[in-house]
Amino acid sequence: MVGVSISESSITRAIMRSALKILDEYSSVDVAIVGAGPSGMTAAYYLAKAGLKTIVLERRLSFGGGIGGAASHLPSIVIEYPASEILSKDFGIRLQDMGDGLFTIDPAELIVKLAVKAMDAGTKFLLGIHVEDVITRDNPPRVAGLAVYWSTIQMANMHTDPFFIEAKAVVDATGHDAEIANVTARKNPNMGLKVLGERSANAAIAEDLVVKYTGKVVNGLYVTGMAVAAVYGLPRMGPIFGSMIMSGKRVAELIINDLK
Ligand code: 48H
Ligand code: FE2
Repeated sequence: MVGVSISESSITRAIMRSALKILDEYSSVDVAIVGAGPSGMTAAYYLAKAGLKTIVLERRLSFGGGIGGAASHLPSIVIEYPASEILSKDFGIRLQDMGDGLFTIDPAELIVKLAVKAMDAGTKFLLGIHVEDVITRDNPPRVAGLAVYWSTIQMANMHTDPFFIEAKAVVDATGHDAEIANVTARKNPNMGLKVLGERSANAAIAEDLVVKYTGKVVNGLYVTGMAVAAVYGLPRMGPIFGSMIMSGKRVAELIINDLK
């Protein structure tokens, strides 16, 4: 027995009134992050915590990006200092010290704690949304937001025009394919953005380089995580995630400073 009398139309109206209010409210944001992987969720946490209106748009119906798959589906994620300290202190994640300066963590714990922390800090997550293009402005050229639609529409390959989300800063956290940087470079040659493509593995230098090159690529557009390696032609690092966390934190610090 339920305590209220439910009708089908009241269920529909509850969904419509609440969902459309959310889409209305988030048609314009401070920061729009594409991708709910490790770098995107880390960035979201620090951005929202700094008081910026932050949305994460994720194509899948789940959080975590490449975290869940970890290394060949084995249930351990490897990280190193200083990400180890940040994950422990800021996100309450339990670490196992494996020696050689390496720690392991549970991928499921990393996914949920990054998501919960980002959400509790004020981030809005929209799942099942495919970002297909950016909004641009001229004089000076800049990225001013995103063109999006539901992932199911993209999967069905149906011609549907997108709707828009305006943003002061857009973050490409789409991983290896750097989808937002790629579409920006392809459609806007006037912006001078080149996507060089990721290089083969060299873990020792890749971890540092990804963090070092994290940041603004054109006005209004920032890259974090593996998208950084794709844009700048940097080597991949394989199944070690410290730089993804450090890159997410770094891009947040840069945006907070730029939007101040
Ligand atoms: C909406 C999209 C779109 C789109 C993609 O791949 P991710 O986990 O990305 P990172 O950079 O945070 O982490 C990379 C890490 O997982 C990894 O692969 C490493 C460290 N590899 C090293 C190596 O050598 O292989 O997450 C990206 C997320 C995913 O959830 C996608 O579904 C989502 O972005 N996404 N969402 N619109 N156009 N494109
Ligand atoms: Fe990867």
